[in-house]
Amino acid sequence: MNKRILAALTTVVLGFGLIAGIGTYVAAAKNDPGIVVAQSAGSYTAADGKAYPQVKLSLNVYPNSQFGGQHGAGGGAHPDYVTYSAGGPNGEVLSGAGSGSNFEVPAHSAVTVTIYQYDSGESITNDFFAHVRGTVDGTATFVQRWDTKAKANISAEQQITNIPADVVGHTFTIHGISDKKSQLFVSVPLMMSKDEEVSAAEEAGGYTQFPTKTTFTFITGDEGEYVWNCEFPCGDGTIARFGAAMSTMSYMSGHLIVKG
Ligand SMILES: [Cu+2]
Repeated sequence: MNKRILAALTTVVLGFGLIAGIGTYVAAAKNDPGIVVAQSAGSYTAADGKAYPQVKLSLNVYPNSQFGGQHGAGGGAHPDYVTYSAGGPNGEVLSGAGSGSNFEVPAHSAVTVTIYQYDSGESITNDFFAHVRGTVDGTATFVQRWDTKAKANISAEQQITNIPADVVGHTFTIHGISDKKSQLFVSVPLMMSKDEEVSAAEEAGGYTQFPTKTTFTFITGDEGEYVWNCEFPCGDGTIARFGAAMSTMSYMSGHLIVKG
């Protein structure tokens, strides 16, 4: 066979092998099978006077997976991946029961989510995702510095509609297409924590005492299954930083199950 043709064929075969290998690797990556059910929290009256049953969810965003949680002891397969996980009501780190990346909320209800963001950050690629979208009033309640030990705000609580695009840690973005009829789109930017405090805490084997805290409420429609993900490119070491933690379920993405 002509040497050039042989070389080309070899390249093609190697390419197929590589793709098959990547496919097998992705399929073998363990996803989080658990579901965290949002806690009932009375009722919520919207600006138009309509009352909804209310539920609450507390989430944490970590600079690595070493706390365990849905990833397993020591962080499992990817201890260095940035990740979301359900946490305690004051930002407590949950290593086992109660953690996870799939959330169940009731249909036609007000869902109030509080997210403690323990990671640093940078500029977001698309400024669209530095804005609060799809929440009631189009706002979120933001605390730049929360003290996890004192369980108190250090900086003043403020209502926000966006954050500066160059200090984004991650975003919590629920995408609208579900398997049923109601659509949902919610996206909230989460400000970075102080870089030097995040690094110092990581070196000491923990997380900063002072995460940012963001709270927002959205109203669900009919039942259906949605996905949520982060729109900040935080898959370090990959092309355009959209691989690794960004392309593996249960780190920077998961399910939002709306149940009727
Ligand atoms: Cu992210």
